[in-house]
Amino acid sequence: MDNTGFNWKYRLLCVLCAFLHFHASISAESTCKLKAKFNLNGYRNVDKKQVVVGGMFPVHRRIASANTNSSSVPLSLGCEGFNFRTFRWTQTMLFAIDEINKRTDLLPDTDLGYVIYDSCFTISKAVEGTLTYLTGQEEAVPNYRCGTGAPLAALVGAGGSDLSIATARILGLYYFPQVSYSSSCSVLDSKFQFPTFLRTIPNDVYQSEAMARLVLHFGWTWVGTIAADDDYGKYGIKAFKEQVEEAGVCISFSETLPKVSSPEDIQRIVETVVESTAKIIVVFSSDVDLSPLIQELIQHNVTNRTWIASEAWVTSALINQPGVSSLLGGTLGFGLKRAEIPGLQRHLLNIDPYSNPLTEEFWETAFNCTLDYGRALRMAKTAVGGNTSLSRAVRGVPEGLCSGQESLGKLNNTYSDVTQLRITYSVYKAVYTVAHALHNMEICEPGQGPFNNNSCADITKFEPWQLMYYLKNVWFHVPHTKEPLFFLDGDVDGYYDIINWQVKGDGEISYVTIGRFNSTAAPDAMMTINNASIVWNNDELETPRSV
Ligand code: TCR
Repeated sequence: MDNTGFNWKYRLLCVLCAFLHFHASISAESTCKLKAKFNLNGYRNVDKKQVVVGGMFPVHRRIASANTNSSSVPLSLGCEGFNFRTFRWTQTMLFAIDEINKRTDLLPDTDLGYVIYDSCFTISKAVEGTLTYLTGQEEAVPNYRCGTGAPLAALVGAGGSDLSIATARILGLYYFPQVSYSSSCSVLDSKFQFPTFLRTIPNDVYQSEAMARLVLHFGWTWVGTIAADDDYGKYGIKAFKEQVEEAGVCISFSETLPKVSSPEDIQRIVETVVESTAKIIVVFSSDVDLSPLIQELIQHNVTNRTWIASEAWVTSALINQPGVSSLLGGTLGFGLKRAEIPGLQRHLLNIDPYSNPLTEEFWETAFNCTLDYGRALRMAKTAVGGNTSLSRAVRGVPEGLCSGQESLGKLNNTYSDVTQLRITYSVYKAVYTVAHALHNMEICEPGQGPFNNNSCADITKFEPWQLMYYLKNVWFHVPHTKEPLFFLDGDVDGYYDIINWQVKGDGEISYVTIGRFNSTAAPDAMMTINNASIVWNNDELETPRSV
């Protein structure tokens, strides 16, 4: 290849990129990415320094099926299956950034901007997003980054562990920090393999241990296991099995959920569950991967089982759908620390449908409509300057179209449900972690810094490893909850609520906290369970037996 030509092409692209980098509005050319933006209302405070924080969220559930035709240029695939829960996580990152930018005591001289990527629950998309982020270009060209513009701070993401493992390997090459809110897999604790990976979610070694202790606590000796076909499922269930088997528990069956839709595999797992004498079934999986199996088990009227839920599905509205109570009533599972985040719900409800392609898709999916009418109305309104006859037109919107003025509050959607802010809270903590690290960098006193000859890093052009130093040593109290946050080798302490699915009179399920697990307590005080407050499957009060 002609090397000079290659360089010139990208140098040209870079000029273009520098131009685009600070463009406050979000362009419509890509549905999967929000461009760097400062302040949520879209203006940039020119007096302040700027830093861009990256975010990666699995807003869609999968990529559209691949084009196997090799006679045309391969294109980056689109995504499908909008996920309201993970979209809430995305909006929480924006909310936290806005909160930080408004504060005068945290990063007083710096504004945080953001670039957000949709990993679509898929490794290839996560890798693509990481390369695009690092290079600052529309195309993912490795080892190339635009030299102008605000420095990139860290990547908050990428979602599941399999995605983070892929992105952390790339980011690690550049010693570029990643702060994950939901990648809990134990392999990510290897500093040798993932030198710049940190997380605000506990390592799954604690969860597997907690699950094993739970099984032993109730004296169950015969259990079935089901795991997702990814690092989360495989490593989580492996650690669980090792611990229970050592204590003499037998595994009746071990099934793996398919990653790509496979009705035959689901059918086989249903048969295994139905035919097995094991009444206790431990499931280590994300809600997205588990959902098809649950639907099928409901069709088969499976009851009289006790399900042990991993954190990823324990409070998921995708699993807790109408009709699951006879199957899943009595479930016990592990939930992350929950929090109230004041102001978050207002932010979620006040979302502007037209801000970017993702918000548009969100709106259209939530209200099952298309926004064309609202868009036309908006254009007409700007043309005539907010005329009242147009306001009346908003009320008489034709079927299937929406005005953009619909009420999110009335919708009762998972997106705006703030009763179970667990991963959401973890996202909030991850953004604050980056902000505090940057703050400590900003307030460094010249001559008393941590780097060579007691020098400081310059927040307008720091190196990724310099931010990594501050991230590793961060120590702060999370706003509103006052929880102290710090890392020990990139990990946080293992704390879980033990949640019981109790069926109410109307058939709805409520999540009742019946115990806790705390990895920092003395070994025999780590798990506390209030046996008497548990309601088992079919409203039983007596502990089920494992056979
Ligand atoms: N860690 C999982 C992914 C995951 C998740 C979730 C996905 C967790 N919690 C909730 C969707 C919803 C915990 C992993 O892969 O590490």
